[in-house]
Amino acid sequence: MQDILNYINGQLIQPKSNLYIDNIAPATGKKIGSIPNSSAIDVNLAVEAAQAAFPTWASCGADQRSKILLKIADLLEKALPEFAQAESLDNGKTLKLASTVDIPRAVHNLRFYATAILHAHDEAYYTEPHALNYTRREPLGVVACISPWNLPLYLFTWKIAPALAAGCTVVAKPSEVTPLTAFMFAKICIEAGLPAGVLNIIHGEGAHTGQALVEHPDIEAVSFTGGTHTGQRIAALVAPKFKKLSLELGGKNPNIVFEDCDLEKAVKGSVLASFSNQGQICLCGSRIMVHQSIYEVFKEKFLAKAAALQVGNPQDPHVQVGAVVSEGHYHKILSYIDLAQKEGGKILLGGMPVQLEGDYSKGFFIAPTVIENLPYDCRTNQEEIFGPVVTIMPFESESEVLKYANSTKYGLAATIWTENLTRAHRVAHQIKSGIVWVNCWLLRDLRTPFGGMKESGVGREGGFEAIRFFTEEKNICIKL
Ligand code: TXE
Repeated sequence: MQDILNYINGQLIQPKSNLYIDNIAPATGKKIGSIPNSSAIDVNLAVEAAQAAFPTWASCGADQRSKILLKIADLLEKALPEFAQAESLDNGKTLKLASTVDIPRAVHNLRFYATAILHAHDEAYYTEPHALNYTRREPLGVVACISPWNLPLYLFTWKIAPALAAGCTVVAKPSEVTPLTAFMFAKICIEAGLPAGVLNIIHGEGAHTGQALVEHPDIEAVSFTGGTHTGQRIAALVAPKFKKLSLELGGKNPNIVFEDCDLEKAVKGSVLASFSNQGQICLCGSRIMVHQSIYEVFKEKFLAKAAALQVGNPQDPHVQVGAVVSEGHYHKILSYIDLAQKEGGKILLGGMPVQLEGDYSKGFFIAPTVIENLPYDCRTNQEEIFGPVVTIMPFESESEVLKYANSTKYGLAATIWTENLTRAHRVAHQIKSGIVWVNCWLLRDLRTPFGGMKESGVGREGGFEAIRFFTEEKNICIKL
């Protein structure tokens, strides 16, 4: 049992609310500990600590901030096996994925921003003949970072690293569904000597703790990753207060396979894009569109590869598909599979829970599911399912597939498989999404802008974009 504590003003403490929620392991359905359900009083304490720490942290210099963040990254890297175990236990993802993707990426996020800040530069303008303008970027103050459950420590560090590097102090709230690695991370911050109050981590439910945090008058900005509906709610709360807001929301991403693709690569990449992390990545390619001339052959190869994925105990190194994150989410995914059938969809693969034995008999496992025969504009093809469920459909022409691809309210990512470079550029330019991958999926360079169009979000993370978000420009004009 791991009872989680808040991290406020450099200390691990119980919530003043004295309220707790159960932490359930999705692979077994069993309770593994308790989580504080922090109240507005706890949020206040965290914000006060962050406010008190801000002047020193903001002015200690990029070099100093960089050193501490690098130390945290080193300690996290050393503890990678324990963190990967905890992430797998808490989220249901495979230990292999947590060890090779989640935790290494968290280390990378910290190192990336710890060093990026050393290369940040300000602008200067000589106003001929009589003035000099220079523009400096000042950290905003206390900011809120709210992260989701699908890539818990990966997305948590993706937000706090640029905020801390830029000189802000932070009150962060990880998802109440997967709080474990953020709690362990607090211990590492203490060990690394992060000054008290610079980072505060409070736990609790979104509508309770999260809402109190975004509504707090001394929070200058909110960086949020989560569902579109929650993003809308947060935007409505903070807009009248003119707080800065960054939103990374859902996706319903097209995965477009042209007849001139490298078929083997397209099949392999599409399986990854469909079922990685049980399909619980906002970038997953959940709508597969295949040119009619290769539809049958692609489908056959894709189904064979997807059918070979082993679902089971996330700790088993041979397993590729673990449990989905929670009982509620499990039922949500199954209800979409029902809906797809009601909409006329034909289940080609999966379409049902996977019943395991022994310790895992009460876990939340769903078979990789492939559905065809659905129109592009039905609910199954328009709404984010966020599970191991994809649809597959044929298309005849570029204009037709662009219509399908751009038909949803989302615009996060898209993947195109083609060996024709001219076509790759032409189609990429016409797709309405913040990210387009050609002949690859989830190939990330942390310097690039990351984010979505339409209802997939507002603003961009990544590279210097994130540093710009957590700072505000001030222009100083000097008459010579
Ligand atoms: O996320 P929520 P949920 C999508 C996915 C999923 C759906 C709902 O489709 O099925 O969203 O997931 C905090 N004020 N994505 O409900 O609620 C919450 O505590 C402040 C896409 O689990 O958006 C958690 O820390 N905070 C996605 C975080 O918001 C609030 C990743 C995300 O939770 C709040 C996850 C409030 N009123 C789900 N309500 C992606 N873009 O990758 C909740 N929270």
